[in-house]
Amino acid sequence: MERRALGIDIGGTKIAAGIVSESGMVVRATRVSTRVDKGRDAVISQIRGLVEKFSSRGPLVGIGIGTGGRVDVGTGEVVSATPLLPSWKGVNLKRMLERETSLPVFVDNDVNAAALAERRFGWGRERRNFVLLSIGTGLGGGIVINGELVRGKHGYGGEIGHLIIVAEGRRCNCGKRGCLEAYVSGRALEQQARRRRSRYPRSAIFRFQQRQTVRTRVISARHILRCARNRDPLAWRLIVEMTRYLAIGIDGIFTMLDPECVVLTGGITEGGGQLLLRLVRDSLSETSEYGARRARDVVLSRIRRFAGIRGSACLVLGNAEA
Ligand code: BMX
Ligand code: ZN
Repeated sequence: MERRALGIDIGGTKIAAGIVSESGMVVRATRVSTRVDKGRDAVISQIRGLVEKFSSRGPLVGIGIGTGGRVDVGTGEVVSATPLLPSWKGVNLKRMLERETSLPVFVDNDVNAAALAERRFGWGRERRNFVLLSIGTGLGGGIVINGELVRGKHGYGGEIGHLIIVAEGRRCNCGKRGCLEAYVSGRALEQQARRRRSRYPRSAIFRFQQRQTVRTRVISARHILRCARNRDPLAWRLIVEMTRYLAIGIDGIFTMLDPECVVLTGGITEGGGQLLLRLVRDSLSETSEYGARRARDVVLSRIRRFAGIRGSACLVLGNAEA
């Protein structure tokens, strides 16, 4: 039988978990809303619950965990995290779960893990140099050069969302000002919509909010995307602005690394689809001459479903020790 690993993908909005076979098949999967409102112990209990549920379903070679934040891959400790995962700094799921399950546990940044899935099952099958950008609640990155994930000296490489692109710009979740994530992310879209409400009171964005009071953040960012597709003036403006900043970030990536392609993924990318891709390619073409030449090399991820779970499982399946 093929080796199987449990993959867990921890984000500020949801936790997804599933059993993944060596060939990338997701045998069984589930997702729950992250109980960030109840504090870090509640989130840890959710993860324990998922591990218990899945480890009773046949033999596993290990557990892979992708989480937001900077991760010390050796010890498994989350070294820093933005408030998207409150009090997450210092959490060590590797130590805890290895003790409780006797299985090997590997932890890495969520988008580094997603880049491993893209390498194994997506664009990486034909390209050895690419950068993955995940636009979700936040903005994460994963860099693959010569077929290897670039983790850097401490394992914190690829945090592209926190490149400063505007001096004295918008305040970012990480505490700095002017980071790319403050312009390109689900959170940024929602913040900007709220900020401009008085100027666009009749926007479809807010009609939806009055009917539906309890919505998760990502869904409301997705709603902004839906409104943009229907040419709602505010939503359209927000998406065009966001893709301009995204183009600046992508221009920087092409300039610095000259990868074969920049791959877009994450909930906002999925919600925006071809429209987002077209807008960012147009903006990139206007940003620089080289950007114009590379616009077609901005592509959508080839992994449609369970990217996070598959990526986390890759941490185990690609590891000889497991
Ligand atoms: C934030 C940061 C990154 C993460 C990225 C995407 C935290 C908790 N997160 O920039 O480490 O990769 O968000 O995360 O510090 P997502 O939840 O949007 O997928
Ligand atoms: Zn930042």
